[in-house]
Amino acid sequence: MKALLTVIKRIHRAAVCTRRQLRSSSCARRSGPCPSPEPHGALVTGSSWELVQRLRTQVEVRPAFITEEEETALLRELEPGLRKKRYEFDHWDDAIHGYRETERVTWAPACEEILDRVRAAAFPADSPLLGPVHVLDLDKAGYIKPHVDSVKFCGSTIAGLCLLSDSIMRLVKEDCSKEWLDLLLPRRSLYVLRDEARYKFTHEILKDEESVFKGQKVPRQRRVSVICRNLPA
Ligand SMILES: O=C(O)CCC(=O)C(=O)O
Repeated sequence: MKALLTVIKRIHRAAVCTRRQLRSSSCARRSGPCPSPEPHGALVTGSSWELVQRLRTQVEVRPAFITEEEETALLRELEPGLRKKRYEFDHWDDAIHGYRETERVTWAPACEEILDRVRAAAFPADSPLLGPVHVLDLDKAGYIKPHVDSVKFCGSTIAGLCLLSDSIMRLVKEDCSKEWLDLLLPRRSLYVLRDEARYKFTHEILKDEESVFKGQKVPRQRRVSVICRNLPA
């Protein structure tokens, strides 16, 4: 938990901007179509049909949000910095096991265009955003334990691009662990958590051994996520 909170505190101090202030972007500029959310049920399952329905506007998974070329462009930009760091495994009290992380304010134009698309898909137009983007590199053996992002430093919406691996994100209601959702996050998808799903449910990324969706094993490889957040209101 501490590592994630530290990051969130650190990025809070850096530049802030709103989506309107970012360069405009449109789906037309990318090489492929800009997929809208998959029928909710296909990539989201949960403890009850009612819960899945209730959270359908607060939990989004958009498969194939980026192309293979865009994934390569993001990784080309991120890998040199990540390679200089060691995966951290040994802090028993951290929210994350087997990870390295960084944050980035300035991106190459091709990557900035992808991030503009993420911001346009995830955040209301006037929402003040955290300037730096959080990058989390999970080793194949790494995983993220259940946690709720700090409300002090992070607003109503979390949006993450998933690179290199499929994975399962689990949401569990903080005051009623019988209520849960599992999200299948395919490689190159975008997920968005909003409002109650972000504030009242813990989220976690399952370890490889537990990575099963609707009874099907979803092998977890090394996974890099690129996460955008807004600021608290
Ligand atoms: O890697 C991810 O997509 C999830 C990251 C996460 O749990 C967080 O930043 O709070």
